[in-house]
Amino acid sequence: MEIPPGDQPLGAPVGRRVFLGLVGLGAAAVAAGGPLSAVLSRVQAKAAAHDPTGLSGLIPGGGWRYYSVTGDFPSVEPAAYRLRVAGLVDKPLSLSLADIAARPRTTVVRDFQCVTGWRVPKVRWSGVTLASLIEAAGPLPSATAVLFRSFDGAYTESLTMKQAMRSDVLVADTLGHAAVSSEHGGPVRMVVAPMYGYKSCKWLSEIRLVPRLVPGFWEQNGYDQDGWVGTSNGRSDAPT
Ligand SMILES: Nc1nc2c(c(=O)[nH]1)N[C@H]1C(S)=C(S)[C@@H](COP(=O)(O)O)O[C@H]1N2
Ligand SMILES: [Mo]
Repeated sequence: MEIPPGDQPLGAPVGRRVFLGLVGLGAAAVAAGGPLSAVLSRVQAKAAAHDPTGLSGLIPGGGWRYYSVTGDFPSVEPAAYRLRVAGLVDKPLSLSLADIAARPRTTVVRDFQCVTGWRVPKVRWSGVTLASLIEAAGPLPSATAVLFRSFDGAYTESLTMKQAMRSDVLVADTLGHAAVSSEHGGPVRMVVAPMYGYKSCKWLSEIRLVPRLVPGFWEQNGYDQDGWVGTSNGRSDAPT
């Protein structure tokens, strides 16, 4: 399998990357305002502590930001990639990219909205529903929540089992009509379409069924566990 162009290492010189990272942080702080600003400055300080270059967001155009709490865009050899579905299941799965691509596919088109205020209209994601993978693994009755792990080694997220079974919650390998790039969390990332962007774990490595909800990276830093667009985190974004 060929590595898509988006998965090549970033070519921009470090100075420019750091500059754009700082612009991203500044824009996030301005967009936040209000009661969230105190939380945001804490979480940004924490993100910066994980990121010796100060790089926490890049501005690639089209309204997107590229976010990484580690300050890095990790990549894997496509042939070596595996997604584990594990924890409280009958049949743990280890899926290659071809395994994922061969399963019944679902497409979702929805605005992508970050809790800091930026929004990309009508983003088309496709892949498989999280529900279909959970069903295939045979969830045990003791599983009440799902934990997501990233191969960046830092990021985690979680959903209740009820949220996880929604038809607009995807394990995505395609953005637009191309493979999800490394910057966007490829080869495989979560897309929790009805919630703010932080709920969608990039560089997905494991889907783990667990007995109790485990707060994710940003929840540990003050964001709401239930990150519904428009009603959570003290925001009132127009519904999309
Ligand atoms: N592993 C990982 N996943 C992550 C993040 C991150 O920093 N690391 N940032 C989250 C946030 S806050 C948002 S808004 C989206 C941004 O997705 P993008 O970088 O593809 O625009 O990814 C989410 N998933
Ligand atoms: Mo975000």
